Amino acid sequence: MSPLSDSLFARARQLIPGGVNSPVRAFRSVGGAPFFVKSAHGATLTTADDRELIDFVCTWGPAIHGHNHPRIKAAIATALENGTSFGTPNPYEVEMAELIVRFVPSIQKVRMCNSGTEATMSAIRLARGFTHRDKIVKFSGCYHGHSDSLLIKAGSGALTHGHPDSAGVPTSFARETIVLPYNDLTALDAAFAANPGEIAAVIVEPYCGNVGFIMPDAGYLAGLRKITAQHGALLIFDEVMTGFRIAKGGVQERESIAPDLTCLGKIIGGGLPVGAFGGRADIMDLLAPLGPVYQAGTLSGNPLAMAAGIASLRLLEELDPYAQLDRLGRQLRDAVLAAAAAKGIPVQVPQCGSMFSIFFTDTPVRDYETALKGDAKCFTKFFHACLNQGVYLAPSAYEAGFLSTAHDGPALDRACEVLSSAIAGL
Ligand code: HOZ
Repeated sequence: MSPLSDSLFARARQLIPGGVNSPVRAFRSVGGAPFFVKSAHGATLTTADDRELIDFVCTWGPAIHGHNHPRIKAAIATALENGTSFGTPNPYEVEMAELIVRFVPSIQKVRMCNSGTEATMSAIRLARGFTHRDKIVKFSGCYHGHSDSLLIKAGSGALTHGHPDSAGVPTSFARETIVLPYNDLTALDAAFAANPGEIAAVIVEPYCGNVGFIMPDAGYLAGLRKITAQHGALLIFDEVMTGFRIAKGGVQERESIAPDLTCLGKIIGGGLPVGAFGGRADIMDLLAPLGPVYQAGTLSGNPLAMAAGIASLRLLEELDPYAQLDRLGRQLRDAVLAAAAAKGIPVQVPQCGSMFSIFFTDTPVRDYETALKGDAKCFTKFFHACLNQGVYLAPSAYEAGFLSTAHDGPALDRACEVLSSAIAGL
């Protein structure tokens, strides 16, 4: 029984399409109604009806230190004393740029924007401006936000709700996007052979987080780097989810691969709206006002978002929590695998550090097609069993789970018991 959430949802549905401001928050693929949250601290959400839930969504990635971390809250409060937005350069932007360039190996220059969607959309335009080519390559199941060029065979909510190719994208735009299977270098070679001198960029989530969590085969990312360089196309890493999470310098640091451009978001806003894209200085310097590629934003580099993001990045630098987060990820993965083995249920739990997924299938998941082999009915039953016992996973079989440092200890121990008992009850 959630009378307050239910009544808020009834009011929301009258005025907000589907009652939600982003489709991933709806429960349509798992059934039931979304709950409303009135506060969040550490690893826990508190619903409008005063239920406490251990949260593995972590606001879809930003909350790597847990919700409402005191240092981030204090940084926002301090910035707030001086105003909410200036529409001029502000000192926080410089500090943020210095941190990003220091953390992310391939980034020499960076431009702040307001969301991951803006970051990927702008990076694509920049790649086209730099190469004077129009076509781009993306991989099925990768989700790079909701701009027209990228909403084709997309993951995340688009896949969850059955519209991986969104209505409203002109066919002429979609023709410029070549969609290939992830983890398949032969297909990429063939695409370059079929479109000589036409492909501006290959954009990839180096570790996919939007069709569930999927890792690349050994050598795949190095292969992407080699093939794009051979053909004069740019390699764009969408590290909106993985940046600062898989490692301080993202997947590119962990895998020692230098993309030409990188898209960022989530953690660099500390829970406030943010995005960024950066990379080689010779490419970034094509952006207005230096160059002809236009990109802009009233609230870009917003002082509150910058202050929150700087606090979040400085905490990462101080705490270096990556070994801790990987220990937590393994604890969760091992609990799920043990419970599934005891029950005789086939399951795959790809995990790296604080990102993971639970796919109910005996087929190893390495791309969109194999992700779809997961038993969606089983996931739905599992999801509700967890939620009923106070553990919140993303309401979709095709989203990654996230851990934070705040999960360490009783929250994760309890969550592992719940996940195990939910599997036992399947
Ligand atoms: N990247 C997020 C989850 N796949 C999207 C969050 C949203 O669309 O609201």
